[in-house]
Amino acid sequence: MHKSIISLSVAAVLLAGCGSDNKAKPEPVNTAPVSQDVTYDARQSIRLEGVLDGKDAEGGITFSLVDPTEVKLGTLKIEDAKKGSFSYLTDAMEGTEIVRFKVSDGKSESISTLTVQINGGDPLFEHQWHLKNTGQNAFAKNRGVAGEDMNVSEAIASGVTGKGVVVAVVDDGLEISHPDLKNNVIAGGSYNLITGTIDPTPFADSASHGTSVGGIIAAEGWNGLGGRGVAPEASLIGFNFLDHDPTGKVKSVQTFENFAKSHGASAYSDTARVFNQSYGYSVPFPHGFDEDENEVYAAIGTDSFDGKGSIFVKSAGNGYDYYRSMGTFWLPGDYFSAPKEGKAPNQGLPFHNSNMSSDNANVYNLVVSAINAEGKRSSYSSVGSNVFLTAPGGEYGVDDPAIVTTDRVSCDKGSSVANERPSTPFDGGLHPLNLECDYRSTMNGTSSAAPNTSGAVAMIMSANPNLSWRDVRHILAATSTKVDADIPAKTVAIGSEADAPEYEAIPAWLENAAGYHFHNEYGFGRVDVSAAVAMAQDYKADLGDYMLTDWIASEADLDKVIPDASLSGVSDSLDVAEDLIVEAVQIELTADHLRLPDLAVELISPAGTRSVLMTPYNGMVYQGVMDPTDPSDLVTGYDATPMLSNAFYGESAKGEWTIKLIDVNSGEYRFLKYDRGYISIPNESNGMLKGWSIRFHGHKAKVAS
Ligand SMILES: [Ca+2]
Ligand SMILES: [Ca+2]
Ligand SMILES: [Ca+2]
Ligand SMILES: [Ca+2]
Repeated sequence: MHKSIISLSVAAVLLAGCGSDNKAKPEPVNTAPVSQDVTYDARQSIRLEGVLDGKDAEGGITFSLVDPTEVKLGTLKIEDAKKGSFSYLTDAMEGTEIVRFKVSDGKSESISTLTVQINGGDPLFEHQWHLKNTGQNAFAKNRGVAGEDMNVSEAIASGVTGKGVVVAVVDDGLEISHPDLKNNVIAGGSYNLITGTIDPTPFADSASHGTSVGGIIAAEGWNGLGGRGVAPEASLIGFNFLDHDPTGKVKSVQTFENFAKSHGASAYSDTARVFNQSYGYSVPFPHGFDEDENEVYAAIGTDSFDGKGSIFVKSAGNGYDYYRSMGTFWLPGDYFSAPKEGKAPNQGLPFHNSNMSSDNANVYNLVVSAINAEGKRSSYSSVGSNVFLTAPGGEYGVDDPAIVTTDRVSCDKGSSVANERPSTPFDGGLHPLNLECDYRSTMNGTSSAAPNTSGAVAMIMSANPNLSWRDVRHILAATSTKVDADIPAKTVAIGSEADAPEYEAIPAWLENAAGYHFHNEYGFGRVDVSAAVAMAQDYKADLGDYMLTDWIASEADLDKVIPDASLSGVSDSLDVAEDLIVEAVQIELTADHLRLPDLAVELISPAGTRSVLMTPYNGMVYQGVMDPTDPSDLVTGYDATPMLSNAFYGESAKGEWTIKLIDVNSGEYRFLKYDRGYISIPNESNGMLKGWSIRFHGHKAKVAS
């Protein structure tokens, strides 16, 4: 009370002073602006939006920072200088930001302090280059390249977290009690296909694959533990489809019944709208679809969720250099010798082309190749025209970064186990951020690329739950990043002469007639989560109804000779009447050839886009070990073998489609089968294109008005 009397008397004196000058007009009264200190809480990577506190009796004030360099831990932006609204974003998980701001009315100003308490994050996030690549090494010897990531930051900052979307991890199982998974796991939602319980934790202590996959998709965010999934608030259910029964009673877990149970065709898994399949198989001979599985894929893929459908994400394979099949390893013949001559083995081409596995040629599977922390194809990743996009898989985590994710809990289980000399400083139980060995830095493979994509799909569906499976694919095709833009075409010489013609087996990036970029190693490019989420939130495309044409077949017995070692090859064309906008193209090829790795298969659209469906020097080498006198063992070539290409996305189906088969080698050919040694396949006779058919997935072209 005493204080207020003093201020009143001071004011009175001043007024008296003004009033004594009778000639001057009275100045308009200006009161100084007032401001107050404000305090906000922020979480790692989530944009904080707030308002600074300031007012002025006359109005017309502006807010600004006293010294922008006081912002130490993140970025602070005054969004509206008149209202004082601001945004703040940090990747730090703890700390206090103290920043002075001022409010000015042009004549005088008032200064107060904004305090941001950062509380809530994930300690391993800063090592997860696949989410945000800062050039960190992720516990490997070498660093990645800043910016070569899935660009999740803006989507996460805006608050999209995958909430409301259920992702099924179909794998060796899922450790549902893992501290960084358990809150995102739907209680009672998983299923153990061996025991019939609701706990799909794998039996073997060493089995960590599905648990690492689950963490890549949806490790819980902002819980102070481990890292973060791509979709940190998506929900998980798990199935141990790749597990083994330790009692031996259940001989095969991978039955059709269990496939259906875990892939949406039963109440066990029909809550999931995304199915992660970080598995695959490679066999050294052509084969057809599994028709039963195909029916499940088609039905669940297109009709589930009131016709919106679901997304099956599938690994392309890890067989670029070699692959394992039928209990042994299959390698190109120069796998060991070529590097000694400074050359890439196998002419630099993939030994396992992902189109060799027929479930990867199934349009309902969204097939994913792997990319590393430098923004180049992961060394092992299988590739092919059926690849839809690429996502981080990294390298091996020792020399070059792999993926930092969850591992089986404890230093007794999983991949990360007690070890005084671990392969990385992170995995052996000695690193302060991983003393319990609940995390690992060595997860890699297209097994990692798939869950990175499943997480991205969950983010897209969470941003806009009304999107159909085709809308999701459309968004991914339209928004993925053209990576490794200058990658040169991979060619093979036909013959050994200096002027031998060259066959372009993996073309450089193409731009198809609809304007989509496509590359056999990267599909439409690396998934860009923030761009995809932004497109999902403001989705305008109308793809119309899903159309699938019948198979359009060539003459029954074409019998066109495939000339040996000839760049011109043999071709055949089909005229397609349907005026369809293509979303994917499948062919079935029947061709005799007794040395299949000699053969390239390509398809050319009416618009002239060329897609190589099967690269030569592929690993279909079974003809080298078959018993030709046993009809059940005989491989005469392709027999209605399916292959898929995504390269024609958005083009018209109408017009002439041309298939071309090119034999690139009349010389020697050998491969290495690990349990038998080097095996040659003779260049016995010319092959024969016997027939082919083609069908289109897409939608009706809009009729011009
Ligand atoms: Ca004022
Ligand atoms: Ca976490
Ligand atoms: Ca462990
Ligand atoms: Ca040949």
